[in-house]
Amino acid sequence: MKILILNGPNINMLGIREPNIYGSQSYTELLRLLEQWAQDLEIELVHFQSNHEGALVDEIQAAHGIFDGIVINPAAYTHTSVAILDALKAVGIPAVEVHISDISKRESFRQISYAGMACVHSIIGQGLDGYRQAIVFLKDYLSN
Ligand code: CA2
Repeated sequence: MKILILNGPNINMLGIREPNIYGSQSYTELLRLLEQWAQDLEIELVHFQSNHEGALVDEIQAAHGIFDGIVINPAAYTHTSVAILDALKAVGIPAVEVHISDISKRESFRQISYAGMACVHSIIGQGLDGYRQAIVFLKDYLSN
């Protein structure tokens, strides 16, 4: 089973500021955890992060026929990007949305998730463990 992990803008800055919202673990630590979870769950994970909306759309399109599932944290593009929503719909790969923070309890502009409209499940406010939970959900979803 091949799962693509996509992270949007500024996720590579994790741990550097706002630890009260995003925790104190760094982006490098997230990559290390992803490697560990891939081993534990016997899943092939490929990770991609970009600060550019089009690059994320390109990666979603390129996943067609290659990946079985997508775990996506589009970061700020969650709340703005119809292009990412359309790309997820276009490839039709089961996707799970992850948000490190609980966006439902934050500013009003974070209350809408376009990407979430194309996802089979959303995990919010679970910190970095949300990525593990998303992978476990997808593994189960894809096996049934
Ligand atoms: O909670 C999440 O995972 C978010 O997707 C994170 C985004 C935010 O725009 C979304 O509303 C919710 C932000 C990504 C990380 O931004 C940082 C900001 C300061 C310091 C470190 C990272």
